[in-house]
Amino acid sequence: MPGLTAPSDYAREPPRHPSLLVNSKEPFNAEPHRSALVSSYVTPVEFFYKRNHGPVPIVDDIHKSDSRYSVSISGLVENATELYMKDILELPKYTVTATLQCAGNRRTAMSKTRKVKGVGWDIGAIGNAVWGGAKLADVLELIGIPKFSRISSLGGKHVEFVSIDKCKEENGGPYKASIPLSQATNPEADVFLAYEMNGETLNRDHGYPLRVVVPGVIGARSVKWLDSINILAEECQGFFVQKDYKMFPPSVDWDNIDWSTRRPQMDFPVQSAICSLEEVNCIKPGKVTVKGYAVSGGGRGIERVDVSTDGGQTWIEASKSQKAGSPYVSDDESCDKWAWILFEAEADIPESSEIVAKAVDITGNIQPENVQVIWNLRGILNTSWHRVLVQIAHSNP
Ligand SMILES: Nc1nc2c(c(=O)[nH]1)N[C@H]1C(S)=C(S)[C@@H](COP(=O)(O)O)O[C@H]1N2
Ligand SMILES: [Mo]
Repeated sequence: MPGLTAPSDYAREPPRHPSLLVNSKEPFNAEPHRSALVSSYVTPVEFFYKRNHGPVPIVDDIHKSDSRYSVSISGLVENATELYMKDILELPKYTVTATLQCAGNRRTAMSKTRKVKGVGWDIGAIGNAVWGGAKLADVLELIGIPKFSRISSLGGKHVEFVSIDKCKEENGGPYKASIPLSQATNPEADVFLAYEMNGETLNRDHGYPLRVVVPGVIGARSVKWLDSINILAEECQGFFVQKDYKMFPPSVDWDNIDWSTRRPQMDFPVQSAICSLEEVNCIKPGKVTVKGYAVSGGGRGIERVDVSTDGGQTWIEASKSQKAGSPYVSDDESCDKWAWILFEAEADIPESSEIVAKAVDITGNIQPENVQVIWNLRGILNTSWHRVLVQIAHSNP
């Protein structure tokens, strides 16, 4: 498309914060330090994880009058349309606070059980942002697909998003993914075409000038650098939907895998992690503050977070940090149901021990105790209890 170009090498990548932990340089994959995740409820853009599958595309400055950036909408629609940025800006603007989490978050820890394939991540392939933009339901209504549609008049059931980037997994083609039409046309599902992140123009790493945000769903469906939208009868046949981001049982390995037997992962399960401590810590005897995040997919809020200082034998309930996620209030409209909560607990640590966190969501789903029982060859959805070791340093008298 005019107005967008995808370089095939990494010569024109955007600037990035030097403190990010880089898991892969080309394509660029990086996460913040653990402590940065809990220093604010809304993750600053520069510390928000970056997960790319190819070089970052270069797009015309959309504020220039000669910008040619547009999104084409075609497929099973009565009228194929070309939408320009001004058309999208004319739609009602909404903001939603939503946590984006890569399905590969905490993959490195899963690898320790048995090797898995994929970029290694600690606990930082997650961030919480205020996304600003148009609702996809409004965009689709504009082109003649009513709200709450399950099937379009021409038989479309899925909405495919195609990017401009070039990914080796797609043999040099663009990244793409789809979601069901029913979710796309439901205004309460809050699927966004976002042009702002935390009140600023979306930056290049996060999808400038326009990206999809699908709240409550694994990050892989939130396509960046949106180039076109296709209404399809079937789900997207691209690599990232059909040959990746599927959850297999521990019995399946690369020699007996049949991708067609599984559905693409959508909602993510309940998750939490301790961010105020490293994997191994050396502290003086006394109190320690345990801080972290907890989130669940599908708009299921967090009911509570339990913290243990003895490897999971006894538990205390953590409190939700002030100004860090809404406390439970019945029928509270302002509750950020797509967003994480930050939790905090203080505990006495008399001796060396394992500190553990586990979250429970509002439907009563609980994180699994061990990574072994959820091991899968792609290393996705490691939501096992998060554990850190604390060693007590006894000072000499
Ligand atoms: N076009 C495009 N969109 C993409 C990707 C990509 O590589 N290219 N990566 C996906 C994955 S796997 C994740 S987890 C999120 C990461 O978004 P972020 O880099 O803004 O954190 O974007 C998704 N959208
Ligand atoms: Mo991801």
